[in-house]
Amino acid sequence: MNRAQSEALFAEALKYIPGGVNSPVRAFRAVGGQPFFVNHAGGCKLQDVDGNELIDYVLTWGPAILGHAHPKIIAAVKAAADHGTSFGIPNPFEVTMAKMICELVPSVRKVRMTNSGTEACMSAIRLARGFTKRDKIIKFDGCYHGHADSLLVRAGSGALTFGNPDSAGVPAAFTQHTIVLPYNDFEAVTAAFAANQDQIAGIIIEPVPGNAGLYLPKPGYLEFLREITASHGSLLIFDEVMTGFRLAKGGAQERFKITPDLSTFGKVIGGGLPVGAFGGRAEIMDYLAPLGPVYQAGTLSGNPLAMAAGIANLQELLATDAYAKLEQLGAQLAAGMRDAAKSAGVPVQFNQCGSMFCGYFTDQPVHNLADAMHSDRERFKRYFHGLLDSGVYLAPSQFEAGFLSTAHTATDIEKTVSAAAKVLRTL
Ligand code: HOZ
Repeated sequence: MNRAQSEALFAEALKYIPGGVNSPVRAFRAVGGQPFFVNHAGGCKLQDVDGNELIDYVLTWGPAILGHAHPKIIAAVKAAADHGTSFGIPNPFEVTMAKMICELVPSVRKVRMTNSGTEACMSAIRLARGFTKRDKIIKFDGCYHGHADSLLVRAGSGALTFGNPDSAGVPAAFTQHTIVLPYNDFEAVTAAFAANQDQIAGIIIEPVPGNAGLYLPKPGYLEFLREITASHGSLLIFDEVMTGFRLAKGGAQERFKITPDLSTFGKVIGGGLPVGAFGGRAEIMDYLAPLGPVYQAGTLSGNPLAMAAGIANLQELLATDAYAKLEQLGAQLAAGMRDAAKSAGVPVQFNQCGSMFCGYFTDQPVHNLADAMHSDRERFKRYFHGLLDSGVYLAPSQFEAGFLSTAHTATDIEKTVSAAAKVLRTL
């Protein structure tokens, strides 16, 4: 595959951008080689600057649930841009977006927009602390809630990929109130509450963690977290930046029938533009300035272009049988991949939940980060590059989830599975 233009661009990028990228996983360091550069994407395909076409399972890390460059999103952004790109004073799109989120996610009675998932999670934590007047937060190892200081502890995604789950530059004092526990471990949570009576502001969790690959909550686990937080006067915060409006129209909380106190969102609600949001019970949200004492702000929050793109994305999801299609595609991919691995005699745990997935190279089930760490990452590298050379793009790290869009077709999945079957036989 010719990648000459990408190579030249990367050489230039390395001179001016640390590592040549604006977000670490994109540098391909976990899989070796160099990133490709993209200047066009449409549907489920990316086209790199050398003209190579790839079936894309990264989908700009989740937002492109309708595929890239969906005509309705592009039209909405163009129309909004004609009237100005930012006003710094309320605009009508913000109200429409807030109302849509509140209608789709019943646990959210009020919502505030941010510019990224990182900001949303950082703000939700501050709000939980302000509301409960407690300092400690429980998070789970391998879960990633963006790169705010107090949450960058045993974090997933790029932090995990590059072996820095506790980042340099974060003073120990900033994370002393963050309690990190293994995911899916009931006893660890019970013990933490027993040891920190009346001190835990809340639990923040990716209900379906997608930043250490993908694993699912054990039966009863999310219910247990709901119960234990409620009984201790702590808040349950669902980080639905990845799962929101993806695993169901009401996110993972609809799928697993749990009502968190606060939720954070991003990705799909921006339709590919920078966005985040956090919302929840009205009396908690009213603790935010200007009504309450918890400060939170943003020059570009509620940006009209991002709102217009997100509204178009949500409207299209609701107007079509998107979720049924995503379920079907996910099931087809999982069945095909499991068969392909079995035929090739390669031990693979293919975890899947709706339109999110991850294959781990291990013969043991993967329920948490410790299990995920058993995956043979050397094998993953060869698998990743084998697929890339066959025109299939997975996230360049074992510790990221794959995503499907409504633009993928059964034929795309068949092509992917048959490419994977060939690559698996060479591993
Ligand atoms: N942390 C992001 C996904 N889990 C990576 C985003 C990016 O590199 O664009």
